[in-house]
Amino acid sequence: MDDLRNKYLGQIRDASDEDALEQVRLAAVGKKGEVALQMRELGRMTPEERQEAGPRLNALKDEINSAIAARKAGLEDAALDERLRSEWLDVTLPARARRQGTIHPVSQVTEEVTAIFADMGFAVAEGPQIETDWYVFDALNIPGHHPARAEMDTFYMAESAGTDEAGNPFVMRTHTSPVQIRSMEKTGAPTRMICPGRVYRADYDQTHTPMFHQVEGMAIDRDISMANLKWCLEEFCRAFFDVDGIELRFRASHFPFTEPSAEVDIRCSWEGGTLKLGEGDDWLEILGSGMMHPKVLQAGGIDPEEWQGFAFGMGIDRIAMLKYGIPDLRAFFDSDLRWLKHYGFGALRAPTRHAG
Ligand code: 2NM
Repeated sequence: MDDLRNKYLGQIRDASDEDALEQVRLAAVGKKGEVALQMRELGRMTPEERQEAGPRLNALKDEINSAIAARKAGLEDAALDERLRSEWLDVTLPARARRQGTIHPVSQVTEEVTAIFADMGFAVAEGPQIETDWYVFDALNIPGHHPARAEMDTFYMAESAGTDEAGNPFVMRTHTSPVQIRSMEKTGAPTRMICPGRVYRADYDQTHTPMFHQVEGMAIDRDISMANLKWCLEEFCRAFFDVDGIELRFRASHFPFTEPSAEVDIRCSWEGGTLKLGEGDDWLEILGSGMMHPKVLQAGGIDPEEWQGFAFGMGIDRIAMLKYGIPDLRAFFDSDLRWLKHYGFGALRAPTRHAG
């Protein structure tokens, strides 16, 4: 029994990993192991011999089992130490810029505008880019003979692409206002929402591309006024351009979908050839706005005797150019990687309203 003891305690000590230890365990105290074999021998002994050998065998089995458990714990500790040594990671290292891509200024500005209006309780909606004549024009108080339809330089779909219920070809939306009509139909009043998205007009020069981005918004309630509109837009401009002394000028204008209507300019200077907002004697147009025309509310299924609302619209690409000093609109959509690297935002570097 002493031989057994020395043999297995030695093997346990020498076992170099958990697999080897398990082999020793099976050979020593497994069902068919050597200790079990010895146990079987007990049956052939005299009662006196058995009384002496039985407890000693049991004690040996216990000793081997606890030696195995101790060795196992030691091996596990060693394995963990080895992992801690080999798998360490310096979490203070800067992230590696493995990706080439950047966030496009249009995406970045869309996010910024959305965050500001979301903070003021505006919902965000999207809608189809291929629309019917009714949603793009009639519902917005732009009748067939209205010059605005011609001015819009509308892209019409080929008739082979099908027609709407009135038999008219589908149109690429020239503004995002159709989303606001659809939103009124869906949620009724009161409501507050903005709709950012792509719009299309047949126009191409340094300040126009046939596809560009707009965000429009509206707030409808029983007693919404121009004062609410003014506060909202001032609050927006202060947050978006991040200039405290921002000053807006509301200039009477005309749109078919609002009455009264106002264009909004922001005070600026061009001193030294660079644009500075909030100072100087120049004004830069950034927005169109007004009180929603009763016919527009009606088109959205909202009773203009009971409700009124303000609405506004602006070009996302245009305010992106102003905020980030991008001179030529056409370059926005050239997919030139050098331009995207210069004006794009790293995923971890994009400015947010919540930083700092
Ligand atoms: C502008 C200027 C003024 C406008 C109106 C509406 C609607 F659908 F709610 F009536 N959406 N956007 C609006 C008003 C847009 O963009 C220059």
